[in-house]
Amino acid sequence: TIDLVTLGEAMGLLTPTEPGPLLRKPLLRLGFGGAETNLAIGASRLGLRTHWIGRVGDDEIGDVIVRELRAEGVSSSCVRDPAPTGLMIKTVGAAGKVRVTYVRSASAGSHLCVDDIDETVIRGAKVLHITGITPALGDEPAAAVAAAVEIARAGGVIVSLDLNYRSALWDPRTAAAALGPLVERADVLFSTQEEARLLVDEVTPADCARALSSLGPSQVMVKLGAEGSVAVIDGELYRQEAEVVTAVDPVGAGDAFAAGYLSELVRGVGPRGRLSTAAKAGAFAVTVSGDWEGLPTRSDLRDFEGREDILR
Ligand code: KDG
Repeated sequence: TIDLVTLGEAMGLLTPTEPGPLLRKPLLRLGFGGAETNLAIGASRLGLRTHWIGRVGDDEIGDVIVRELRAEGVSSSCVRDPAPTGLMIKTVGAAGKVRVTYVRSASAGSHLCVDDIDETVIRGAKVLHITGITPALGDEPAAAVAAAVEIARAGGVIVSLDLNYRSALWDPRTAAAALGPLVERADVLFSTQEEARLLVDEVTPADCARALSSLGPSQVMVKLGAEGSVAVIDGELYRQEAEVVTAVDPVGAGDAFAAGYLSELVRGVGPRGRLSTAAKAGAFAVTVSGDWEGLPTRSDLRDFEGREDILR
């Protein structure tokens, strides 16, 4: 049986081996990323049985994704689509700013459709995790997400949503119209402060979390990067500090946070423990270049024990 199912697009990820623009013609390293596969890998490393539903091309980048997911213990329902696997290029510019460029229009992953949804797997899972990226990929992926959510709700499966607003894929108004109904159907919601403002008109993180919770989800996490996170869980307000680390690559931190939170939720851990593991997983993710390579295992999490004495 599966603990957590997710669906979405995974893409090849090209990263220069040295900082600077592509105009300098750096060597590129091949990896892969995608919010949902990052999450599935993170939760798998933390002990959950995870499953990913998606499409990749019938090409070598698709082979890499299929093979790596298997290596990370993530099972999948993966269709090999005639279109190519999408790509992301992640460069680091001046002041260490990370920039992501997509080569993904008409990609294999954007052909995800209702027929790809494995109803039995979702019904047998404890959590369905979706992100706001998938509905931005087109009408068919949006319909697939909606169908997955209805199956989960009908079966009493926890629905978890990460808003994951991507400005390269759609505008705020279209996103808000599509994400609103998903928020209402979610039990667990992950958002940044900026993403929260797509849907609610509040200023402080705590007010954003409360307002988002009033839309439906009983567990709302507003992530604040190095400032930690604020959560409203069953009506109670929680604050969680971030772990102090040196960040090299912030991409994937949110997926790590969600993986940490959900893995503890499935294990029956209380709100404080969930938020603490989420913060630790996020910290691990940002210290390593790559979307998911730095994600911790259970034994890695212990690296932070006793650390307060040294650093704070
Ligand atoms: O959360 C990290 C993702 O944004 C990254 O892996 C790329 O999935 C991605 C996307 O569509 O932006």
